Amino acid sequence: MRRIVRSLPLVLAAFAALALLAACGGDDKDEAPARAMQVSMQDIAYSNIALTASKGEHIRIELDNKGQVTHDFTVDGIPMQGLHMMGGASGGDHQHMAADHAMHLALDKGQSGSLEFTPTEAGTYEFYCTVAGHRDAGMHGTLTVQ
Ligand SMILES: [Cu+2]
Repeated sequence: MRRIVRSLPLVLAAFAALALLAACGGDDKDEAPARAMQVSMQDIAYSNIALTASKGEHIRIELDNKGQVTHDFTVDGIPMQGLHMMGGASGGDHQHMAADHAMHLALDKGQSGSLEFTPTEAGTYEFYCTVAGHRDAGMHGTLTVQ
């Protein structure tokens, strides 16, 4: 009996995770699975500064802050559809956004998160970190949509 009680928080956490997954899947039924690409954040750089995608391709940028300070992933303007942001400094927030042009996901040290979306126009779009001095120190890269 004692063992069951001790594992209860784990069970509840599992249910919460399932509920979150179910919520995420809600309006994705018609979309192909996203192609994932990993970008780690370090002090002060991204591990991958040349991302590529095809126009209309459903992609997911998986971010992992391996540095000692907060970093973010920001794009000021990119035509896209269905942006989903997961994780981040707000504590596992999950946001759905209508077609928009900007994305910004901040991650504290040790946090991970992802940005899932479909770019709709070819072009070269810069991503960068908005933390003071980081962009100037080289914390930026490009997402090329072909
Ligand atoms: Cu940074």
